[in-house]
Amino acid sequence: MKPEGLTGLYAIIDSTWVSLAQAGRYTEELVSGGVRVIQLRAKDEGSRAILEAARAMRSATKDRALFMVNDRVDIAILSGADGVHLGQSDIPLVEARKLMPNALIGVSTHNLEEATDAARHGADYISYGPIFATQTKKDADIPKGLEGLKALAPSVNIPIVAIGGITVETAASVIEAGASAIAVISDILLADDIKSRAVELISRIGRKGA
Ligand code: TZP
Ligand code: MG
Repeated sequence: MKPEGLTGLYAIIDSTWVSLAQAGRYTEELVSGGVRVIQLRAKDEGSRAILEAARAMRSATKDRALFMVNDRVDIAILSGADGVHLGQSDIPLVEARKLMPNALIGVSTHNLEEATDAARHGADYISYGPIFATQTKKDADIPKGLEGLKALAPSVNIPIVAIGGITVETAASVIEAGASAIAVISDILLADDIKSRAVELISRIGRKGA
């Protein structure tokens, strides 16, 4: 799949809320609900278990959805992922690009300087946030709000994936503020029915990403 998949809903399966053993099954449900970008985010888990989960997610997405791995270039390569998402203290983008020349590479950013730097070095998209308060990432920056996103968006010429505390209730406002896509963790994973929640999120934002 191509980067135009980086619009709409970008779902993240995070081992904070879901056991890695369930990652493949959750991915299948989300894909069947129409999710077209899914990331594996596993902090504090063993590499072997992460690789197994990544492979399960890769087979559940196949050519139906983009599959991204957070932080781990090695796991992304070994699982055949479409790309990797890098934080500011992960392997630098230009180094990751040497290992994954044709992959999608996204970079977490928290201000204009990080965002323009990522774009200049060839990131395929940035994430920006947290937009709202989040219970998923313990060391998250202070929330930027919709105002922060509105201020940043005109200066960034690659897709912006907004992240942090985004829910069904706020999804449309985040797209309206300038995001191409919304990355969502707990609003999906803590729902009784994750597929219905994803379908609801998609219907709130439509495909009206940039
Ligand atoms: N980066 C900034 S906020 C966040 C990450 C990984 C967590 C987002 O999780 P949630 O549950 O959608 O607020
Ligand atoms: Mg990271």
